[in-house]
Amino acid sequence: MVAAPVPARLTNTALLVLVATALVTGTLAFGLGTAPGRIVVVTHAIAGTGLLVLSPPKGHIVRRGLARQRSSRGVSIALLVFLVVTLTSGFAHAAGMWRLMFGLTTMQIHVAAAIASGGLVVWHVIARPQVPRPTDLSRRSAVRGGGVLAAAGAVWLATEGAFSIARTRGAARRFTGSHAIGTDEPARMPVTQWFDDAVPDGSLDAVVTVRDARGARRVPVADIDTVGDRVRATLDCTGGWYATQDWRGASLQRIVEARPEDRSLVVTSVTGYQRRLPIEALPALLLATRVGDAPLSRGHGAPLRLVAPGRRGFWWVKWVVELRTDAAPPWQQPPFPLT
Ligand SMILES: Nc1nc2c(c(=O)[nH]1)N[C@H]1C(S)=C(S)[C@@H](COP(=O)(O)O)O[C@H]1N2
Ligand SMILES: [Mo]
Repeated sequence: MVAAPVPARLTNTALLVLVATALVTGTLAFGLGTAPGRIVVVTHAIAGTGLLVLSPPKGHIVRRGLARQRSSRGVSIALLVFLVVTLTSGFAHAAGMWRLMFGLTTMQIHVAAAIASGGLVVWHVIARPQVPRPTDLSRRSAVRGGGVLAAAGAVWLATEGAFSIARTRGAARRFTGSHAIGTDEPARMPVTQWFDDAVPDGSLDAVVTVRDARGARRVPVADIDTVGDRVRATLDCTGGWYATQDWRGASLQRIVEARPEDRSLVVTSVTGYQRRLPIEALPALLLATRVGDAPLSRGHGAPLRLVAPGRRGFWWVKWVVELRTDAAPPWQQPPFPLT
């Protein structure tokens, strides 16, 4: 008996669901700082693997479509290329190739190609609309969908298993998917900025301006340095690596005093880079002057950087020049920095 071929419409619908899932979980994964978020990263990996599982049937559909010589063919080919780059870089990152050339990490290429793919998928859905039929919601479709998920799950498990057996770098990833680079060796830890920020050169004032319940004042870095509060915390960059270090400085609870109406703390860098944190986070936050046994290097934020345990790297503002408590709620900012 020969199984009936799966209608192209169903393959396309399944692909759309997987792409949407991958985009949503990928975005959420960037905000993840704590272990329960692992499920988001696993879902992301399985959605990506599902795209791979469906690539043979989709290959037929694509070949048929390209043969029709539509004028928008070029856009479809661009979408295909971006998707291939997105999937390849995703798997390469998982396998352990976290850094590529030209100063870009595999993860940065993955994200850039994914954003481009996402935009082109929206175009594709509008340009090649697909009308679902009532019969699509059949038991048979559900079984097929389940089959795709089971296959994706199995391939994902087998891949992770192969990484462990081969002891690739991919085997030792954190729950966020990041690779360990430079734990307890701050000198080996990459220096990185969110988007277009740069390490400031020239001398920086060894003082931080604090605006809180006690008014505005300037606190010398030397005073913060002598406090000697310590915290062991993991800097986990969305670029795809993490490092755990002993950070030293002063707990923000000692430095900042919130007014009753304050709901957030705005931390600003000399570069203008800024994050707004919930005021309840004060006791957990550290203003660091040192990492390991040495003073911070300029690249890692000297003279002062924020250490935000349980939060991704983009919260760890470097070259801090101002701490300001504010009545606005902490979510009153873009979820990810814009520059
Ligand atoms: N001023 C400033 N601070 C910043 C950034 C930035 O772009 N500008 N990038 C953040 C990001 S995305 C990360 S991962 C960490 C990297 O810290 P490191 O360079 O010490 O490894 O710094 C954070 N602090
Ligand atoms: Mo980062």
